[in-house]
Amino acid sequence: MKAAVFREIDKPLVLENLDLDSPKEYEVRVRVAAAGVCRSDLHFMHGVAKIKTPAVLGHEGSAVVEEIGSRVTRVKPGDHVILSFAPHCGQCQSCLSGHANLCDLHMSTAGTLFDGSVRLHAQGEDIYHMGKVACFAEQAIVPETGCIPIDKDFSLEEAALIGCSVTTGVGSAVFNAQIQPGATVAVIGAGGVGLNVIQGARMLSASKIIAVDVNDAALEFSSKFGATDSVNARHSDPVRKIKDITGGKGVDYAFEVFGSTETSTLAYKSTAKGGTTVIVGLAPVGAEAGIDVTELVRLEKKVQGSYYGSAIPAVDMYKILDYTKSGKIDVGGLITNRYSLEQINEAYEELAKGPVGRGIITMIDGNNS
Ligand code: COD
Ligand code: ZN
Repeated sequence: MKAAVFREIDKPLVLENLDLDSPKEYEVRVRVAAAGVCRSDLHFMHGVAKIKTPAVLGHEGSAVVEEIGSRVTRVKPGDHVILSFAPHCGQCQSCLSGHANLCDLHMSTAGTLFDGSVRLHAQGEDIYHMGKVACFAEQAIVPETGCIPIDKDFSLEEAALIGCSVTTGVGSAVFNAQIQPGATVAVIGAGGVGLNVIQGARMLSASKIIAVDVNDAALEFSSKFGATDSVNARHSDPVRKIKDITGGKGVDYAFEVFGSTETSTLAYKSTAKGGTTVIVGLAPVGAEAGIDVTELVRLEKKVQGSYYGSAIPAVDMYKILDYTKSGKIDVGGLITNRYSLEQINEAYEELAKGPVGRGIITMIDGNNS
């Protein structure tokens, strides 16, 4: 089966024919329907986030189940599923304490399936799996707990986006920050994930939602998802602008949704007394961002991280599906570009240049938004 393989940092992905093993007892073989073009994959391609190589990237996907392992009970062939890049083992401390998005076994077996081995091979060479999803491929072997079954009439493109950007963004507003009605919010980075923080804040009745970006087109697009104000961080001092918009106070919640130390510090500086900074993006491994620790204490500010929207994927994705079906959030409207798997490098060149909305690689026709 065809897959886009990440072999070398800062080099294009290579389209190759790979061999896929059969699913083991708790695993599932799926045909990938759609895969989102997310900046996290780009972080790996540039070497600022680390993954064992060679690897198949892609962690925002939807699929149709084709074959199940002997002990699988959660899905059956023909089921439509959202692929979760945080499958749970269900037995570790993190899973048992309500943090399945941080599953210990999943994290300690990064790049492989739960048993520490791979199912992808290139003429005998082992190929690693990003997030136990690896959906930049026609097919994938995933753990059964990484499959979230959905109704067959739900768009498989929208389902793919719920696999990462929607759950990560909306979840950071709903499950992590738990934005209060009437609160003021700033979102630094109005891309695929940031737009979902914005629409999560709108759903929770934030009074002001300030989108901050360096791309005017992205800022303009963000108003469709609920941004009430916009700030171009290249053209003005974003902290001053945010304070101007909030009567000198700063915002109750600032979200960092780009992944750098500068934007993390900016988010922190933009929060008001008692305000909360939520860091969603991952800055390069080992990077440290500066914060004024005196202010942290005297103004009782809070800084917290949010991974995968602090959601329990197998539970909370159904809430996200409900928000989508009831029109509380707009998932189809996020999609601005469609590509084939063969166009994957073009898709990432466009993401690097400055995206507006979300690009998606569509591999199965039908059921589209
Ligand atoms: N100030 C403000 N905005 C900026 C700046 C800046 N200095 N530089 C770039 N931006 C804007 C871009 O113009 C763009 O609009 C936006 O930031 C980023 O959007 P996308 O679409 O390129 O990126 P996303 O939304 O796909 O990904 C953002 C993440 C923060 C999720 C990603 O970069 C990341 O850090 N991922 C790691 C965290 C993680 O693994 N999460 C789970 C899987 S995604
Ligand atoms: Zn992502």
